[in-house]
Amino acid sequence: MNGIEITELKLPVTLQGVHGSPYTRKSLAALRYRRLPYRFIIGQPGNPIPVGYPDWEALPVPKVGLLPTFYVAGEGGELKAITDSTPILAQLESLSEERSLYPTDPVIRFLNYILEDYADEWLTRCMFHYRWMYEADIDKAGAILPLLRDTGIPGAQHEKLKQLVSTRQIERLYVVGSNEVTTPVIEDSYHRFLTLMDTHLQQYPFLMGSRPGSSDFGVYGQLTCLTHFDPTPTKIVLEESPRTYAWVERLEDLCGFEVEESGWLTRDSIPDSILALLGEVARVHMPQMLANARAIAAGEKQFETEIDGKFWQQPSFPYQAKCLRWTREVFGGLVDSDRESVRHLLSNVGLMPLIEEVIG
Ligand SMILES: N[C@@H](CCC(=O)N[C@@H](CS)C(=O)NCC(=O)O)C(=O)O
Repeated sequence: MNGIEITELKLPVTLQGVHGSPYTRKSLAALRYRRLPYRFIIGQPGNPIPVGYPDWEALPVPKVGLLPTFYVAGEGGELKAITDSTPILAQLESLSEERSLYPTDPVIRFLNYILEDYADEWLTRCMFHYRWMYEADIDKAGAILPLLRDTGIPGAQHEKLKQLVSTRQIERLYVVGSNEVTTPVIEDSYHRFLTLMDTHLQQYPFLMGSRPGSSDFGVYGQLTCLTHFDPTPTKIVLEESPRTYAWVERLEDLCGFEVEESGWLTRDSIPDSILALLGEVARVHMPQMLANARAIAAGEKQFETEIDGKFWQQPSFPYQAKCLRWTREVFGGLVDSDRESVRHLLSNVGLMPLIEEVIG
């Protein structure tokens, strides 16, 4: 699926990242939940790791330098570096079918896919925005991120790295569409998300029911930053949804959680809270996915659209156009009757254009 072929997945699963990276946290928590042995290499591919990882120089560097990077066996048995948590977690299913991350009911599985994509591609904007927009957040992230790789960095070098990291990331705010105009759109969406999550958690321990799906881990990954690391959004969650804060703590390590096979939501029992979350996806995530895909199809480097009734402008991204294509492919892969059920559900929450709107 999704174009990544892992020819040989070996245990322990080997991955590299840092604790400040939401997708790294997503992947680690998913591996723990799945009880798959793993080797976690702290740091960035290609960068020296001072202690504890003697083989770091032998590790290949991925084509796109993103975290986490997984190391797998390529076609000739050689070590290959790959990125992109969503398809990689999906391929991990081939290692064992137990404690799967994917709901058995194809309709619910599709909703899980959409919510994972929303977490990875929208909530991450909230995360990046808060981290690099406000002084307290910039100060903390700038100071801590370099130390996550190496706690032994001498003072002067630490100060230099702090400046370097902060400047680089602040300059990249525009990449996720975060600026003065879009700030209220992003921040309102975070507040609303917390309310929706709070309502859901009053009824269910996980997004996908009484067992977690890949969407739970996607949301968890972004929230490790928003609710537990960055001071501004942490203050907000503590005021508005202590329940969501506690949920993030629990998700970190579910290795001891015993799974009931029948724990998934089913198409006959979709709670209003999930429908409301899908409505939120339609409100903020969908318009930017569609506008981005249109811009990519037209070869435009920027796109402008309206999100939540407000002006939105940002550079266009081939990767997100690919995400939209994948979502549509997953929908297209459903059997007719399931597709009709999904269509009915998505239409009710205003999400059908995500699947059907003609691009280019
Ligand atoms: N779609 C990818 C996204 C990974 C990603 O964006 N990783 C970020 C860190 S959380 C990254 O490595 N950014 C580049 C950088 O920090 O230099 C996934 O699901 O793994």
